[in-house]
Parts: sequence; C-alpha cells; structure tokens
Amino acid sequence: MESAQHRLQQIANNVKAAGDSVSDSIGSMSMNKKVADLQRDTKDSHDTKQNTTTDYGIKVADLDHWLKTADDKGIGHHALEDQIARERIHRFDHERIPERVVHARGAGAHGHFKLFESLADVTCAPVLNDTSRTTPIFVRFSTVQGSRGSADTVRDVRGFAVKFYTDEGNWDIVGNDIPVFFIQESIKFPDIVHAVKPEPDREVPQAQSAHNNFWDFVFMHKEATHMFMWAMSDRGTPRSYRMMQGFGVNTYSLINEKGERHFVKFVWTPELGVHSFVWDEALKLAGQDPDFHRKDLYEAIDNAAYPKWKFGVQLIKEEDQHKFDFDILDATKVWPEDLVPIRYCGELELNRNVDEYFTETEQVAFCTSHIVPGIDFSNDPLLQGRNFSYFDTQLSRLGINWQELPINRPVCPVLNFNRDGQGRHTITKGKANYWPNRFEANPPTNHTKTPGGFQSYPTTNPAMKKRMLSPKWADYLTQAQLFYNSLSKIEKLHLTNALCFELDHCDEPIVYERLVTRLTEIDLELAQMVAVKVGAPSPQHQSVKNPGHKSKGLSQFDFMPEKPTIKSRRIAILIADGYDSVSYNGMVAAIKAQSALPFTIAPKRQEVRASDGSATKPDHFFNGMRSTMFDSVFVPSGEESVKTLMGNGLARYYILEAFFHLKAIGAVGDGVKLVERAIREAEGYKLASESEPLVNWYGVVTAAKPENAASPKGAIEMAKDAK
Ligand code: HDE
Repeated sequence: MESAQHRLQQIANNVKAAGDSVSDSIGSMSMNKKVADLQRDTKDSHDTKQNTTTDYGIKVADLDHWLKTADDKGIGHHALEDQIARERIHRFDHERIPERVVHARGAGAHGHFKLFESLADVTCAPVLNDTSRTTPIFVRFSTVQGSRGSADTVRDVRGFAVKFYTDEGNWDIVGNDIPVFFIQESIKFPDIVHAVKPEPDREVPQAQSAHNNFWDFVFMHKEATHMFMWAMSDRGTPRSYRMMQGFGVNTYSLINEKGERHFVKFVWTPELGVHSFVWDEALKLAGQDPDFHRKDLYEAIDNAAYPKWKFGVQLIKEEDQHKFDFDILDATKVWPEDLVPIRYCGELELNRNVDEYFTETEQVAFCTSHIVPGIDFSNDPLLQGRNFSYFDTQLSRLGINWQELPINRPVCPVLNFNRDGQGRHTITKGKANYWPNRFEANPPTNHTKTPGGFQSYPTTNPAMKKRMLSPKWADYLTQAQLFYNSLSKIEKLHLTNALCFELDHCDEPIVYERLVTRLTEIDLELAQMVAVKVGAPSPQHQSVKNPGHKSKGLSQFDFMPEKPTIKSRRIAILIADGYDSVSYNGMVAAIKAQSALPFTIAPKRQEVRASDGSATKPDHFFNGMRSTMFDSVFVPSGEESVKTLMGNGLARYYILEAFFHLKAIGAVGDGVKLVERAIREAEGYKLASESEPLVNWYGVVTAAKPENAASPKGAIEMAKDAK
C-alpha cells in the first residue's frame, strides 16, 4: 500500500507539472491582434445588471406577452402596434443566410502562425520572411458535400481554409485535406458539384458521394480519377480535423526582393500525425454524434491541447516550369515529394475557440484572390476561376460589405474610395471620394513612391485565344497509379472497401460497370475485388500498364508523429460499483498527466462506489457514449465491478467493438478477465490459438497487478497503438 501511495504522489506531481505548463501556455496564448480587434464588437449577453432592450435601445418591460385588446381572461386581438413584438419576430424571420454552396458544414478556431525559418530567398512577403512575427490566424475546417446540418464524419474531402491577418492585409489559403482536385478547369465546377450533391429529383443522398450521379460524372471525367482515389482512401474519413494535412492544391507564385519568381504549393502537416477512422466507426458516429469533429476541435482547444501543424512550401524555380512530366499548373497532380521536397518553415497553432459560431465561423469569408505583396497567382486554370468565384459567392451569402464584418476585416489600416452598398459600417469623413483628387487624399503607392504596394509579377501573355489545354494535361492515370502503389496494404484494403461501399449504392449497372473498367486502368487486382462485391463483370486484363512507381508523402504512414503521443486522445474507463480506486485513480491521473482526456463510463451515471468506500460520478453511462467516441478503453481492477461488467452485454460489446476498431485496450488486475471474456466470446473471431495469451492480441495491454499500469508510462503504452 505504501508503494501505491508513493506512486500516486508521483502521479499527482506529474499532473501538477502538466497543469502548470497548461496555464503557462494559456498565459502565452496571445490576445493576438485579431482577437483584440474582435473585442470591439463583442458583448456579453449574460449581463444580469443590464435590462434587455430593443435593437433601438429602449428597455423592454415584458417579453412574454404580445400587446392585446383582451377580455378579462387575457384573450383578444393582437395589436399590430406592438413594435417590440414585431421587432422580435422580424429579426427572427431573417436569421438565416444562404449556406455555402459547397463546404456548408464547418468548424473554426483562432490561433497564430510563426515562422521558424525565413523564406527571404524566395519571397518579400514579411509573413513568410520575418521570423520575429506572430501572425493571427483564423481557420475553418469543413466537409464539402453535406448541408450545414449534416454529419461531420461522412466520407468526404475536408476543407482547410486559413486566413492570415498580416500587417500587409489578409492572406487566405483556401485548401483541402487532399492535395489534388477533381477537375482541371474551373468551368466544370458547377458540374462536379451538381453531380456530387444530392440527386435533383428526390434530393438524396445527403452528404455522400455514394450515388449514381457522382460515379457517372467521375467516369465521364477521366481527370477525376486521381482525386477519387484520394477521396476513397482513409483521407476521406479523418479521425479529427486536428489529424489531417492541409494543401493549398493550386500553384501560386512567390516573388523575392530581386523580383524573381518561384512556383509554390503550400502544405500543412499535423503534429499529431495523420489518422483516420475505420469506415465502421465513421458510419456509426455520423448517427451517434453528428458533431463529432466540431466537438473534438473545441474540446482539444478547451483543454489546452492546442492543435499544431507544420507549414511547408514546395518550390519550383520559374525556369524549371516545364521540366516535369506533368504540368505544374495542373491541380489534378501532386508535385511528388521525391521530386520536389517540402521545405517546412513555420508552425500554425490553434489556441482559441470562437465565442459565437455565426458571427465568426459562419460569417468568415475566404477568397483565393486574397494575397499579399510577395505572393502572386499563376496561370493555374483552376486557381484563375476560383479567384472569380469566392468573392462572388460572398455577395450572395453576406452582401457587398462582407469585408467589414468583424471576422473578415484586416488588422492593418483599410482606406479607399469603395463606398456605400448594403450594410456599410465605416463612416468615411472627407469631401473627395474619388482618385485623383485635389487633396491628394488616399493615394496609391506609385503616386507617393512609397514601397509596399502590391505589384503583379510581369509575365508575357501567351498569344492565342482558344478554349484548350495542352496535351500534357491529358495524362490522367500516372499519378492515380502512383498514389495507389504508394499506399500500405491496409490502406489499399480500406480504399477497396470504400469503392465497394460506394458502388454498391449505385443501382444503375452502367455506372458501376463502367467504373470498374476505369479501375482496370489503375490496378487489375483492385478492379477484380471491386467487381465481385458490386456485381460487375470481372475484368481479366490490366488495361493500362502500371509501372509500379511509388512516392513518399502519399501514404498516411509517412506522417506518424516523431514521438508517439496520447495528447488530447479520449480514453474511456469502464467501472461499476466495487471498482478498485487505486488503479482507477492512478490511471485517471496518468492520462491527465499526458494531456489526454479520461472519461468514466459505467452502467449508470449516478455515483459509483469503489471497494474502499470512495466514490466517483461517471461522465456517461454505456449507451450515452459508445466506444466509437473514444480512442482507447481501460478497465481497472475490482472484483465486484468486473463481475457486474462481465454480466453486462453493453460493457462486453464496448470492449469488443473497440477491439474490432483496432483501438488500444488496457486492463489491470480483475479487469483483464473482462477484456479476455469480451474478446474471446466474439463469435466468428478466430484467434491464432484459443489459448493465445491476451498480451499477444493486437492493441491489448494488460498487467496482472493493478499497480503496474497506474503510471504515465503505462498510459502512453496503452494508447500508442491507437490509430
Ligand atoms: Fe472551393 N468554393 N471552389 N475549392 N472551397 C467555395 O466559396 C470553387 C476548390 C474550398 O471555409 C465557395 O466561400 C470553385 C478547390 C474550401 O468558407 C465557392 C472551384 C479547393 C471552401 C467555391 C473550387 C477548394 C470552398 C463556397 C473550382 C481546395 C470553404 C463558399 C474552380 C484547394 C471555405 C465560399 C470556407 C468554398 C468555389 C475548387 C476549397 C462557391 C469555382 C480546388 C476549403 O466560392
């Protein structure tokens, strides 16, 4: 017992140390320039001293009754006169704005960007060359297809849009978690979006690509092949927004002091590694907790487990533009890392949740055309089209003065002769509202000969006016093959299963049969496996040669964190009355010390008593939060507790489901028996040998003595196998 107490004291010390570092980081969580700027418009709506008022400021006496000409029972005609009631109803009637035509469902957070290596050799943009700067950031993650009320964990591409509030103006990288896109030309965007969205006759399915129209379009547009392989891979079902990469996708330019240009692609790589759900989890979560990703982001930031990404650039000198087998302006192609390495130079940290969803996450408006001096566009045809579309779409969502909304306004001075329009906020003083003017007011920099004005990089214009792309753009398969070849065995299997699921939802044979023929152009075995499952004729030949090339940076396994970590992971601890408080408390403390999140799950949410008489109030009961919501499950010791759990089908299923989802499972003392029983009894699950010791089971960590597991090291061991 003495040694157990000593160990608990150690753990308590660790927890305190972890707590101190958390408060340090909260302390340093900068009230950054943008967050400070937002305070101008932020009000506390929980002020108990301030009476409620109308929008025009008069105090309201009664919020329960509409003014009436009533009889003595209070029933009678409503008076139209009641300006207070009418204002409330008017305001309510107009609360909704159009949702985004794509990427309607999202979650956002504030943070900052810091450079650790200057890119002064390639850009004169201070945000990328001044390592002393901290730039405020707002990020919005999203799904693409579903409407605003759809689920987070659906199979889909994820948006990763970043707004940098730089001292030179706002810079937006409006990216995705997949580095390529379905189409090369923006003119096709309405078609791909119509095809993937719910079908027009019945408006189904919601938030899914598993339907005839999508796969029909994808077959008819061979250039979509590479992207659909990515979308069907595990990248389509991320575990968390915090565990996915982000890619600018389009090719931009960086311009340095000497006026030289490099083509550039932007990439974000998460500190926690790139992790995904298995499909069964994603499916279940879409029903069990449609807000899973949104809550996950909020929860991590709230617990000071701030998500971080490394920021990198891939650079190609202007004179090397045509040295590649693919066109570097083609957004259906990656720049393979083996050919163009990533130069990591900065870090993004998200450290502040929004105060209000609508005014921040919904009203934030990104534009690919928002760039700052030192950064420029390229002739990437998709980018050129996007540059028109984003500004335009904000007009129908937010109105012409959307850039004045608090979340969108820059932190540097904004002054110009743009005027009026609906919802204008700024009051601009002065006589002249045009340039040139007799006061020389508000001049452009070329007039004052001051530096810092945006200069477009001068290029010679290709002469011919024609609707065309060069033949180099017509190789649609090489990189689709490269991607598939580079995946690990398990990733290939997941991709195959995803295709089977999707095509099984297509009921027109022409759709799934033709798609299988497309797969024969990538990998015959893949095509054959899919054909069997979806009921298409089995193909016999690889129709286009696959030379077997691979590249690094395509498989998720290339992004495992350098040091395994359980930071911010959710760990379920299963108990019932009679649990052992030493192994329970020890593990709770150990988990917290590693900045992970323990959740106590029991047959009831009322207080549960330990064998020594102490007690705890569980966070949830079994059905309230299923195993799908956790990264790992732990069962402490306790004879009575384990006996109860053994007899509880939900408890056994909890463990079994976690096991089948390849989650780390830990148990100590009596708890080991429960894990063993739950897994061994699984019908149809064959272990190599029925008597194989538990310790050899994938992801299962046990200790016969409760004390052995109750240490921070034990907690890491438990979860390092977690996906
Ligand atoms: Fe978008 N896209 N997109 N897109 N996109 C929009 O803009 C568009 C494309 C992306 O969190 C819309 O503000 C066209 C590629 C993200 O607010 C719209 C084309 C990539 C977001 C629009 C593309 C993206 C959007 C809808 C083809 C990855 C959400 C609402 C030329 C690099 C941003 C809005 C947020 C949103 C148009 C292709 C990513 C309609 C025309 C490629 C992350 O303007």
